[in-house]
Amino acid sequence: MTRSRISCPVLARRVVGAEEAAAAIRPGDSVGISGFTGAGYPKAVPAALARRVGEARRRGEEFRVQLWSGASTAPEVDGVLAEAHAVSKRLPFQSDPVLRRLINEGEIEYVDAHLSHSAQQMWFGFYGPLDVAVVEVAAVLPNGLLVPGSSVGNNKTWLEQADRVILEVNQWQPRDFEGFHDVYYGTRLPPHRAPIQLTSAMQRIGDPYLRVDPEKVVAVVETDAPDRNSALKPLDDDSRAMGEAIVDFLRHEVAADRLPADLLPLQSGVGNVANAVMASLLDAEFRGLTAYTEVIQDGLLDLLDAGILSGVSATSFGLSPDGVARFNDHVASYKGRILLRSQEISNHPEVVRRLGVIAINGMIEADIYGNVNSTHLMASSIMNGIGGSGDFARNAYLNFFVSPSTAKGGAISSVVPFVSHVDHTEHDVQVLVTEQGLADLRGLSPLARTSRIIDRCAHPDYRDQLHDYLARSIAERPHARHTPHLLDEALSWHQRYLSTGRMLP
Ligand code: 0RQ
Repeated sequence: MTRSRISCPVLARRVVGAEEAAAAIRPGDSVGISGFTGAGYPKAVPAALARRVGEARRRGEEFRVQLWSGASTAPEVDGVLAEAHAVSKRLPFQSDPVLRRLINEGEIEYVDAHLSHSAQQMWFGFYGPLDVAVVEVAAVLPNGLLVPGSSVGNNKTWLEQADRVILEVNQWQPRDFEGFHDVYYGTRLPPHRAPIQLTSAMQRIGDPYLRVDPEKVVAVVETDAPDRNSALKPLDDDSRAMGEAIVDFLRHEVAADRLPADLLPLQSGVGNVANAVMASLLDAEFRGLTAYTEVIQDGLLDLLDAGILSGVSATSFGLSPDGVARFNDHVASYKGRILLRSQEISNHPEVVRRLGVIAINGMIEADIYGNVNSTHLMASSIMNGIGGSGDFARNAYLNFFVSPSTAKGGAISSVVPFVSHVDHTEHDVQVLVTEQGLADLRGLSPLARTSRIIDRCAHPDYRDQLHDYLARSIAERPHARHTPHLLDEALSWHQRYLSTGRMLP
């Protein structure tokens, strides 16, 4: 029999089953859960809550909760709760297909927020009170301190702010996680805020443990279940081309003396392209790199293993099953080279700007002036959310937005006259990258950006149409040539796709 991970006598006495724990959650509650990019989410209580909600609905009773997290979770949380119609409101990020459908159908309200904002907006009182926190941890120490697991996310804030706390203690999380975390307890509210004294990516400024008031803990549930850990797609030619274009550009920046030889701390979003950039760095000459990012994907682990990266600061893991096996088998060897922080610190604008982060994030589309849409399909439907992309891009030393030049087998161009939704404005976007090439927009006026974006990033099938749109916009607006547009035509590309299924005539 495995030894219990709950060494605190007071909390050991609160151990119950998941059903009993879920009974502490009431209709209308706001529930703050742990979890970030499929890591460190509660494994048992959400399913038990979904069953309770199902029973209540069969009795004709309304039972929905607000669900607040760090970022995306897994089918065992967002999926089961959405299927049970248990969620009235969700924030600050999601990527679950069932939940997404219900948001887009109008059943669930979704507050798509910058990931660095959620903790402080909770403290400011902008979201209202938090009734329950459901937080997964790796162990409970004799003095009641909590050893966090594979993500920290908003756990500190949820544990402090919630009226009632349910802990899940997961045996699957490596017990050796103790010492991997840095939880900062120094945040104050304006006007009493002080600078965050973090001046290098791997600096410790907090505690290795989460704190909880034992009086608030209404239930402790023991689990032994793995994180979601989705497999990565094999690297395709397009992702490899984008990865190599970014690495070449970094090389060029070092040669031009705009970056040091060991670069600046890297941030990479989740997904295949981000992973491809890391793979390209594996073959490049850079050494002594660091990362100040949100999520540790396999690519970062590869760079650590190869000794190219000396350390990674993040808030969560987002590994494939192979990556998890590799990490779990050698946990101790990563101690001191991986640091997990609260998301308010991993994504903090002040720190990102001070460290001079190089930010690499995915996008859905960009327009000819450099505005970027990361979140919406055809203006109206949410995909995932802005996540940390705004926290990093807006404050980065250098930012890249990456996407294949077309979607849906070439039927949709990712470069359009006017984005159908704006997440990152032309003022914030520096470098656009597709498999066609890279457009460096730094220091360019709007009109100077247009031809660079069209000629370097748009797919050849769409270039003539984009140039034609631009030429007519310039010709028809002689006194409005700063950012010329034909307003009645600007979004007609999206409209055409919606009516014909293709952006080309
Ligand atoms: O849909 O799967 O139905 O075909 O959008 O597109 O190409 O698989 O791209 O997985 O890299 O995700 C922006 C969504 C890109 C992601 C986004 C369709 C396409 C496909 C996904 P299908 P791909 P990726 C750190 C940073 C915001 C959050 C962020 C994201 C689906 O990067 O969520 O950056 N970013 N966080 O077919 C219509 C277009 C399209 C399109 C793609 N132009 N029009 N559909 N698609 N382009 C992490 C966190 O913050 C947690």
